[in-house]
Amino acid sequence: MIDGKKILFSGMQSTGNLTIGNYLGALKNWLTLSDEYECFYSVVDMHSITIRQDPSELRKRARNLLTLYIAAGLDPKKNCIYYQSHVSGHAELAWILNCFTYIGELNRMTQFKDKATKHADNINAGLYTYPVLMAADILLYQSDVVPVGKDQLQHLEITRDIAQRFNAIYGDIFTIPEPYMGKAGANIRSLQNPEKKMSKSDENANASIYLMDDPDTIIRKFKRAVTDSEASVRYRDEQPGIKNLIEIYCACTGKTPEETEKEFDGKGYSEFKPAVGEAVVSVLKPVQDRFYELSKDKAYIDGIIKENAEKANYYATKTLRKVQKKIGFPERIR
Ligand code: ATP
Ligand code: LTN
Repeated sequence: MIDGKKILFSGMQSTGNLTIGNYLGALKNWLTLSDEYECFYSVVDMHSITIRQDPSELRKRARNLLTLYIAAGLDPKKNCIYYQSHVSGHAELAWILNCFTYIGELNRMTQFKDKATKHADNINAGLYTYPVLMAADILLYQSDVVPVGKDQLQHLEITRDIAQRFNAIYGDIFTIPEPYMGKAGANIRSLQNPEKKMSKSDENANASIYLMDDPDTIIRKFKRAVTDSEASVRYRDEQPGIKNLIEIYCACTGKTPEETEKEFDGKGYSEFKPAVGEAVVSVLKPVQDRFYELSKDKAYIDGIIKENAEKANYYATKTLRKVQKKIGFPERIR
């Protein structure tokens, strides 16, 4: 608890450009939860280097992502929006937690298996222990709740296991976090292959709608989205492409799948697809406008980065010192 409020932690990697999957699955929920909780929203740049990055590109992307958090509507005075790499406690706690994580557990992580297949030339130890760093992110702030998309539930589960294992040995040190998923949008699929999740690292630009795509591009990508030959707007597993478009439409308009089916009853995909596009444009346009506005104000963003890194460091250090003491590291002499 901080000032009587429960604690929320979440983060996104500064790799690639954000997609509406990231927005509808995660960022949008961050907004609705930000009043109720004391929130830490991190740009997890340390996670990003598990895949080889161009340094200047990584720096630029990290800044854009941090700006985008604010542009999406998170108030940086109320929410702690910061770079993971500015708080050394993440790495320090991750090392300790590595010693409380079993190889067998890490071997089961599906994200690791996917990324190892995709980057077969660089299966580094960081990619393998990625979930431990994620556990450190969450546990460092004694987080109660972690809003994520469905793909991250397995990482949340291992975080809970590590925390429980640690607590069983040393007492009640870590809060056990709960995942939070929104009703719609937790599992947005690729527009070109609904078998795959929409991902910012997809090589096919038509598979994803990027947050910064202009309206024409968005409409065009939806028109090209892979669907089926049923020609009916139905929310069912047999029509995964259309089901995905309905999910997106609902997450953007607040309508239910039943309402959407009714609205487009008897209408073809040539009417439905652009309507989904329009719904997405109307959600993204204000975020984009604010992003461009904020990007111009370097001093403002720099101030946020500095202030929030200090705040995050304060809370991170509190937990870290407690953990270090419990496991038997020598006390610091002041
Ligand atoms: P990458 O392709 O680089 O692995 P990613 O698109 O999966 O990235 P992350 O930075 O790993 O994005 O995820 C940020 C947040 O967005 C996480 O909470 C994740 O669960 C959520 N998210 C990612 N993709 C989707 C999706 N297709 N649908 C819903 N939520 C998603
Ligand atoms: N692993 C997540 C990003 C991430 C995260 C976190 C999310 C890193 N640390 C802590 C929630 C809480 C991903 O790949 N989407």
